[in-house]
Amino acid sequence: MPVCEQLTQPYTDQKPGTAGLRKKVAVFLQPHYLENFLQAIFDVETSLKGSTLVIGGDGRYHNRVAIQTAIAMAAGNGISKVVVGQGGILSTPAASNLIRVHDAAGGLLFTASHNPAGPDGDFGIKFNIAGGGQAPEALTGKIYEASRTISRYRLFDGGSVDLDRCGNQQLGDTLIEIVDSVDDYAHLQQSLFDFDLIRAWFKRGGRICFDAMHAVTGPYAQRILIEQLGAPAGSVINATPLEDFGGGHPDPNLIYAKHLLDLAMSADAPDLIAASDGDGDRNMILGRGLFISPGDSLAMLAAHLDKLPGYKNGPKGGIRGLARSMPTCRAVDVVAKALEVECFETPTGWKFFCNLLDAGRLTLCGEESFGTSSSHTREKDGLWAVLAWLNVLATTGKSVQQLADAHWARHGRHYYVRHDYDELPVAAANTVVDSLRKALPSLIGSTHDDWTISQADEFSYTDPVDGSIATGQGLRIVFGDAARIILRLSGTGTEGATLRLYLERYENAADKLAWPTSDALAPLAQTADRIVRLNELTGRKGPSVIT
Ligand code: VG1
Ligand code: CO
Repeated sequence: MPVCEQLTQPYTDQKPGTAGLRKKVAVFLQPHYLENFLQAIFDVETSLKGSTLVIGGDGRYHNRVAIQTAIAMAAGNGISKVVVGQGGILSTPAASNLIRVHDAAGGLLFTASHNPAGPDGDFGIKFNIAGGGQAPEALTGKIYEASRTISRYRLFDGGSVDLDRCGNQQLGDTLIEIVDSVDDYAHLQQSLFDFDLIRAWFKRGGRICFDAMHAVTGPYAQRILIEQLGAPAGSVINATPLEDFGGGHPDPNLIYAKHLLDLAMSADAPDLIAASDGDGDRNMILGRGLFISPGDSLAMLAAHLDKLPGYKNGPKGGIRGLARSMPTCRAVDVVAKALEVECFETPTGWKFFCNLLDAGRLTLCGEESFGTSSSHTREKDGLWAVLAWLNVLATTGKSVQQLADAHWARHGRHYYVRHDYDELPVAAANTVVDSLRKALPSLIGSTHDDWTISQADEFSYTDPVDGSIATGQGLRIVFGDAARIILRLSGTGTEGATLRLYLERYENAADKLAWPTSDALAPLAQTADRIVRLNELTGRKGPSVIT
C-alpha cells in the first residue's frame, strides 16, 4: 500500500513560540525534522482525520517542498480533503479565512513571517485550528510533548501534486483541491469595505504606495488595489513574491522600510503609504509627512470603524469590544472609554484574541508589532488595515495628518517606541529579566523625573472565556496613566535571545501633541536605562533596532 510508516527519532527543540515553530532553514532540513513535527500535530489534533485541512505558505525558500511533504502526510493520516493555495501561496490572513470558508478542521501555514528567507534564512510552521485561529498554548504544549517521543510518521508514498493547477487532484483516498490564492480573500474584503467609494477616491486623484516587499502580499495587493479598486499602475511596488524576499527584510517598520518614511516625507508623497510583512499579517501606515504608530493606527481605526460598511450594525455602532496586547500603547483604551465598550489587555501573540473574537466580545484588536485586524478573520490582516485606512480617507475626505491631529486633540497622544536587543547570549538576557523581576516590588511608589510608579509586576493573563492562565508574559512598570516601561523576551527569534523594551508616554495638553517622538520619550528612556540596566548588564551600547 502507498500509505507507509517511516521510523524516526525525536528532536527535542520543537517547542512553538509566539507564532508557531520557527527555526533556521538548515534546522528544518535535518532528516525527518519537518515530518516529526507534522506527525505530532496529526497525532494530537485527532479531529483532523476525516476532515478538511488548509495548506499554504508565504512562498519563501523550502515552501514548495514542505507543502508536498505536508500533503503526502495529510494523505497518510486520513485527512479527507486538503485545500491548497495555488503555487503553495497563501497569506496568513487568507489562510485563516480559507479555514473558515471551507469549514476546515485546521490549517498548516509555512512561514517565518518577516524573518529573512532563503537557504540561510528562517523557516517556520504555524498550526491553525478550526475557526481559523492559531493553536492555543495548551494545544501547542501537547504537540511539543508529542514531538519529544515520536517514533514513526505516516505518509502517502507515491506521486506528488501539481501545485500550480487549480482544481481537484487525488492522492490515495484524499482529495486535493488547489484554489486561487486570492479569490476568497478579495471577496471577504469586498464585503467589509465600500469599494465604490474607494474607487471614486482614486478617480478623484487619491494616491497610495503599497510595498509588498517581494513577499506574499504582492498578488493580493495587485488584485485588490489595482484591478478591483483602480489604483493607478505602479501603486503596488515589489509585487512579485520571491523565495528570498529579494534578499530584503519584509518587516515593515521605520528601520527595514525606511525608504517608505523617506517617501512619506518627500515633496511628492502619496496620500497613503503602506507595507505588509513576509506572510501578509502585519501592516505599516504612513501619511503625507507622518508615520502612524501601530498603537495609534488601532485607536484611530477604532474611532472611525462605525463608518465602514462591515462594521455599521449593532448596538454600539457595530463595535462590541476592543483589545490590545499588553505592550501595545494604551491609545485604544481611551477610545474604548469614549465609545463605552469593553477593552481587553492580552499577552503578546494573536492567539490570545481568538477566544474573545469567537465569543463575540471583540470587533477590533491589535499589537504594537504592526498587527491589526477585526472579527472578520482570526489572524492579523495587513491588507485589511490598509483597506480600512483607505475607506476612512475616502469616507471622511480628510488626510492622514488631519485625522491624526483631530484624534490627538480629542483623545490625547501616546508617544511610543520599542527597543529591540537582538541576538543576546541567553544567559545575559535572563540576567536582565531576573534582576528586574527581583527589583519590581521595591520600585512601587518611587518617583522618577515627574512620574511615580503606581504598579510594577509580571503580567499574567486569565482568559475571560475559558479561564486558561498564561503566566510570565512580560514585566511592566506603570506610572499611572502617564507612562509605562515594559520588558519581555521575544518568542520568535531563531538566534540567541531577543529582549524587547517598550516605552510609552501619554500627553493631552494642546501644546504637547506635536513633539518628535524621540524627544518626547528621551526622559523615559533614561529612566528605563537606570531601572532596567539593559546596556549595563548586556554590555551593549544601545538597541539593535528601534521601531
Ligand atoms: C512578535 C511580536 C508579536 C507578534 C509575533 C508574531 O513576537 O512582538 O506581537 O504577534 O511576533 O508576528 P515576539 O515574541 O518576537 O515579540 V508575525 O507577523 O509572526 O506572525
Ligand atoms: Co507576519
